[in-house]
Amino acid sequence: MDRPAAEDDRFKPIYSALANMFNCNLAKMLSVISPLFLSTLVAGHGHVTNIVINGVSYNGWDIGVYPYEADPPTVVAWGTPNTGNGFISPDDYGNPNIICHENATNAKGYAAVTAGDKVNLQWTAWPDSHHGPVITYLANCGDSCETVDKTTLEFFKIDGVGLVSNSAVPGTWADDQLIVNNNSWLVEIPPTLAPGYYVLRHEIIALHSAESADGAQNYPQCFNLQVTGSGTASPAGVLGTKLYTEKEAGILVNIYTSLSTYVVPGPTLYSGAVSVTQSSSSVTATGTPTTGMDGTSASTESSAEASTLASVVSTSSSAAIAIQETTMATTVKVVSTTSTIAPTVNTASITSTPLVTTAVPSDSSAQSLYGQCGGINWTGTTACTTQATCSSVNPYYYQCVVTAV
Ligand SMILES: [Cu+2]
Repeated sequence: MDRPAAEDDRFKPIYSALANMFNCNLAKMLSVISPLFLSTLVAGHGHVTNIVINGVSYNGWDIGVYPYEADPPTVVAWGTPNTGNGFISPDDYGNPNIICHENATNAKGYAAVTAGDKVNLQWTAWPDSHHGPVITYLANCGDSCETVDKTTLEFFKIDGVGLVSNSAVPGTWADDQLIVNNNSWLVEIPPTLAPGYYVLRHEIIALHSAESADGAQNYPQCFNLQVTGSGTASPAGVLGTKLYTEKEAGILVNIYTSLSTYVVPGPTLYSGAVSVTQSSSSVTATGTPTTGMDGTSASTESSAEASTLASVVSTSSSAAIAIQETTMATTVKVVSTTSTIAPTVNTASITSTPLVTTAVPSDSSAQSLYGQCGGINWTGTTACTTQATCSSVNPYYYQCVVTAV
């Protein structure tokens, strides 16, 4: 959705000034100042709205709606009470929050996928200043990913892309490829993998402030999968709280210098991993999460929802985005009482691109409020939308802020 896309950047000038004064980190600074201030201001920059497997789209965790619901719908994504679209900081790498995001709770359903199939993860509009790697892991849950203790999950890396090109500082990164592919990332489930229940942990690490200690931003997103097929491999993994360290080369790094190499953080890539050429996936149907080991389908999807979504895809104006949000917020409360054996698929045809649209400034030649409008190596527009002014945050980052009155 458009609304939260740049929420935390509006305070970047304040953050920068404070950080310069105290050589400290924004999130920490604000948390010292006031927890309320923190929760209000340090909103982050993205999450996965849905995943697409062979054209079938499964809803993610709607951070704008589900945290407010007593009984949110069953989805294949892990939940979080965090409505701020935020990130996890390096000083939390030893804390369970790094596993599947802040205070994450198990997804109540899962999607089936055959080993060797690809999963497309659809993000909200990703800010192009937030350069960094895109990394994906799997962890075997044993009997159930719906009840597994996340702190026992052992993750093995199935994909990890970092610096793609260093021809121009700060370089072209995996997340730049993600943006080009409609803010989505494609990953293949290793064909040799043994069948079973797995948590897929997918993550962007934004490095735009990573030259400072505790400056990287991790955006982990988790999904439950049932992998089928005839593979036999059970790769060894690493606990989520052991994936990264605060000072490793790929975390504490200055991307505003020319980097000859960049080591993707975390454990080494699983030998059976298959890297794929990035592309976005078309959505042809809406999938219903499956629950339990007997494969009962969850009763949270409805064809009404599917048709509503179908009617709002391909929107591009801000007004249309606002309508889409309202519609979705209303529609997700529609609960079908139908219960069938899964995986069931609503074949109401949703064609064209996934459900997320890119933020469009009201004046297409000007940057939107809180967006980047200048800085060393910036090639985009330096004009800001109405009632916003371009202001220097640091030599590499100028931002559209509200015009002083
Ligand atoms: Cu951000």
